[in-house]
Amino acid sequence: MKMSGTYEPLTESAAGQLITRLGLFSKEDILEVEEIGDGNLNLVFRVTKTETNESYIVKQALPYAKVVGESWPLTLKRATIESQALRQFRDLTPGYVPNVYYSDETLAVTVMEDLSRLDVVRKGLISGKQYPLLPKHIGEFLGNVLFHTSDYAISPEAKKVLAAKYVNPELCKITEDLVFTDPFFNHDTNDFPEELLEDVQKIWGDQSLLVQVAQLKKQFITEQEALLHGDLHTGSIFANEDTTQVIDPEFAFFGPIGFDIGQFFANLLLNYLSDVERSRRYLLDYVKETWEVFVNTYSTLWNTHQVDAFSKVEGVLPFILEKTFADTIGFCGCEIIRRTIGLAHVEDIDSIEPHRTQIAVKKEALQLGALLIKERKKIETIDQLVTIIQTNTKKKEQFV
Ligand code: SR1
Ligand code: MG
Repeated sequence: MKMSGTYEPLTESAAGQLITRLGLFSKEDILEVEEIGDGNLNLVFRVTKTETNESYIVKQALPYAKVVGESWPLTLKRATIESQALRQFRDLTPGYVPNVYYSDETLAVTVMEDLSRLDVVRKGLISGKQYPLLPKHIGEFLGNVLFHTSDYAISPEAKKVLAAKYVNPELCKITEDLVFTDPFFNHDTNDFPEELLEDVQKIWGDQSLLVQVAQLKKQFITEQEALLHGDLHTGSIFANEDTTQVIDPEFAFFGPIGFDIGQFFANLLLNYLSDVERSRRYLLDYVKETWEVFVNTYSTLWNTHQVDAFSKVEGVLPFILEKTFADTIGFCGCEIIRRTIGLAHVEDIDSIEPHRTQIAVKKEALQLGALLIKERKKIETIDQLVTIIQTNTKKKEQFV
């Protein structure tokens, strides 16, 4: 491959040469290389040694958003943020993040462990598969990362130095626009069928909803509580019955910790809504268990590793958890609405057939999203949240 020190998109053969040059395979090995990227932004090559079937992933950022095309330029710096975050997450939660073998800032490349033995969780959930350990693993992942990178685990100086390494303005702007702004106004990035127009206009005209979304957007922009993954949907997680691996933290930055939890919940709930024939009750159990494991992990770390003078003051931890719970529900509502009518939909609901069923599910998603945003501060427990979701999504039999 050309090692000119300048960026160029990799070809399949260049991805194979990179792996050889790194010494991961030898020159004599016969390699098979396949571009397998199905996300919105990047090239992803799998390089396999045919003789042994060993493989590596070469991920490369493109200088534009693949989902839109070259008209939407996008910084290559996100590859550096991503490899840095993967390494940081792996230090904090070794079992839940793939190994990174190499990263190159100029080429915007990360070479990492191939997780093809696992499922992309979104795909698995769509096919009806269950992942019993997913909530435990994601709850522990979130509890560890969101505690250990916060002011409660490290000094204010160390936290600010760390946060400076994750200043990620371009990718944050995407979220500010696509999650917190465009779906709530008549914006040309929005994407929805005309049958939803009335429901969407109701959202655009709901002043009390818009005030709540403005509050959540302000929190996303201004609060630097801990290092977030920044895009923790079910397409950013690989799993099987006993393993869970979090990938793709190119949106990582310091933000409000409920954002990661809320995005994960929203994507579970979109899958829950998508099955109109059967109740995927287990997804509500995942939401509940993830929250409970997160609270346990975070609280244990608080009691054993807290460095702030307020750690032993009664009421401080409950205050943080209550705030995080309300934020989680609100961010979850925004993500549900955005994945339904904004840019970058999810297959869970876009693939529903017949079309009229898809429309009915999307209407329900919009109502649930708006309800969660508006009611978030009144919902006190995870059981209440689950009940609210159930009672507002009971009409499944009418869709078929
Ligand atoms: C232009 S990027 C669209 C979406 O893809 C990513 O996965 C993020 O969710 C982003 O909002
Ligand atoms: Mg991604």
